[in-house]
Amino acid sequence: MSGDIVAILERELGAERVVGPGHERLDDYGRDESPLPEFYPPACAVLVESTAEAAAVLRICLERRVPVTPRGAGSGMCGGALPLEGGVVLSTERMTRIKEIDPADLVAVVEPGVITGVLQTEVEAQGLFYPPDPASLEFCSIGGNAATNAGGPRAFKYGVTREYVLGLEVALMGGEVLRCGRRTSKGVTGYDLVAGFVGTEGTFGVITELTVKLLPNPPAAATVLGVFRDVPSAGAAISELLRGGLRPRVLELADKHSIDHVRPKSRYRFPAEAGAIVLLEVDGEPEAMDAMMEKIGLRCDELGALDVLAATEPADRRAVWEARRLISPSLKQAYRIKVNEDVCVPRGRIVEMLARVDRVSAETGIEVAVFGHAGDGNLHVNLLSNDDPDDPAVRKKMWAAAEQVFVHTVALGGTLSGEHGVGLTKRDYMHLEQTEQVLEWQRRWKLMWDPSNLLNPGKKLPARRTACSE
Ligand code: 2HG
Ligand code: ZN
Repeated sequence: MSGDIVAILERELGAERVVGPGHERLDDYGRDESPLPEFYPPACAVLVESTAEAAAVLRICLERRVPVTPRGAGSGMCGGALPLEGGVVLSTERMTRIKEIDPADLVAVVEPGVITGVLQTEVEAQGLFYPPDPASLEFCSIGGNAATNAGGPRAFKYGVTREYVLGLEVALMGGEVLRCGRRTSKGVTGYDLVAGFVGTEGTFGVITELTVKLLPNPPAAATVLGVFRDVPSAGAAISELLRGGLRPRVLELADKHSIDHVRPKSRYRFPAEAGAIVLLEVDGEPEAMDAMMEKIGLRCDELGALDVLAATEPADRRAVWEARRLISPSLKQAYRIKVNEDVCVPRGRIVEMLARVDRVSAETGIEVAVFGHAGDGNLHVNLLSNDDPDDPAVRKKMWAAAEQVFVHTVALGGTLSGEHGVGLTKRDYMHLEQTEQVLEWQRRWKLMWDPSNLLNPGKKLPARRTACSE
């Protein structure tokens, strides 16, 4: 079967589009950024360059009954782009055209392979702003962002990707091409198919074009880093600042374990007793920045901050951000296993959630670092180990601890994933949060778009629970 499909795709799309057996890059399409040691080899990857080519792949795969897994830049952290059942990987990495940036309509029309950071730079050159800023923005693609409904630090003020996708072109399983949505900022005609596609992780269709909303670029921004003795005092500072009417665009938190990992690399000299950091960013008119920074600084001091660092110049702001941006890569470098969750709890329960995570760590003996988007209650709970990632007993222990984290999240009224998605890694834990009825309606919805269940099969939803599996 696999030999056939490769030959057919090469014939129909041209050999230069197909990364087939023997090609040195083929293995790359069997991996992503998820903490899964498994490798899922596809028969081939097809690097489409147009909507018509994407549609042709989906037509051929349906005709031949071959599973097909859409892939953006492969930066996903939950295994959503892994070809679980082999078959074809359909990559949109070569669809990188920014077709239009329209300052009058405040929209951009782009292909899915455009790197998010590239789009941001291009629109900023025209005085415009595309707010969603996943930490991977320098290498993730906008199609993948829409497929996972990605968030990022600025989601606190500006919202997540779904709020910026106005229109979509989607290639469906079997080869039909659907254009839905609009170019206007408002619109309530018909059901909202666009919102329905965003966040479906390539299980409903393959996004081949996006119309996204832009904003005028805020003329100035300021970044403040507050260093606190511990998480409860940082948490108290966050609550106080928000109660005081502040509306930052970013509100991030990191715990002591995270700080200790960036300490040796960061240019900023953290105070020895630093046990938590709060990173805030505000934007608006330039004249307002100094006053706002002063207010935040004073409030942090009153609330017991060990140090406060503030910056308005872009280079200085980047230096302040460095401490936050270094956390994820530093942890990845330091540990052989980094099971990184992105649970989201109601804002008022953050400090309690961190205390529960500490308990999981103490009970299991697994090191834990927590950081993330505190303004949204979205916490990256990283379970860390230098044990052998291929040892089944080690993996079992790590995922059992992750399950405990999920259980606590749900008990506090939270959700398993705030920004990375479900993919493969959270699929089998969804019943902790959602009823079988809710899952069943989602299965029906998926089958409406893909009745043969060949498009990214085995992702996003758990298998039906039978009497024996209960
Ligand atoms: C971030 O916010 C990313 O830095 C990565 O979402 C999170 O590595 C992680 O756990
Ligand atoms: Zn994040």
